[in-house]
Amino acid sequence: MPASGSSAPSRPLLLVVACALVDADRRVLIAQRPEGKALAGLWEFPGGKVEPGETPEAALIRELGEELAVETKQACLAPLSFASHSYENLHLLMPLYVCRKWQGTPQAREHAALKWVRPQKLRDYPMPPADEPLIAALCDL
Ligand code: 9L3
Ligand code: MG
Repeated sequence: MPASGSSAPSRPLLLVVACALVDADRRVLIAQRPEGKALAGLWEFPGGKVEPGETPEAALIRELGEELAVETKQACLAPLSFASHSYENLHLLMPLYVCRKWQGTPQAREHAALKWVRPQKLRDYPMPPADEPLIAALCDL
């Protein structure tokens, strides 16, 4: 029996960081997960796994470069919300940052498509279960 007395099965924690790029018209960038990856076809806030030794901000700056070919810096990243979602085999923790200042035009280097969407329209796009609860915070911006 676990010392905590909890009957919930333990699951490995996965730390992922995600980012809402917000443009001058207050639209948010979402990205469609590609075929062949988990959750293919769903629209997500770009980001990815925090590697050992990285800070969440460093991981996000790296992921934005790899996935979208945009450059930003830590001072341009503001924490906004936090997702916590249990999958069968792991528990995903995912802080969401907002970024309003970057260099470069986002390109879909790893996604099937990109879209700029008003926060109030985000619910029209099917999202992974971790991303959906984050929409409310973006609508309140
Ligand atoms: N994930 C969910 N929402 C997001 C991101 C960036 C990632 N906005 C989930 C999907 C995968 C896991 O996190 O289960 C790792 O993401 P990836 O490395 O497959 O992109
Ligand atoms: Mg990713």
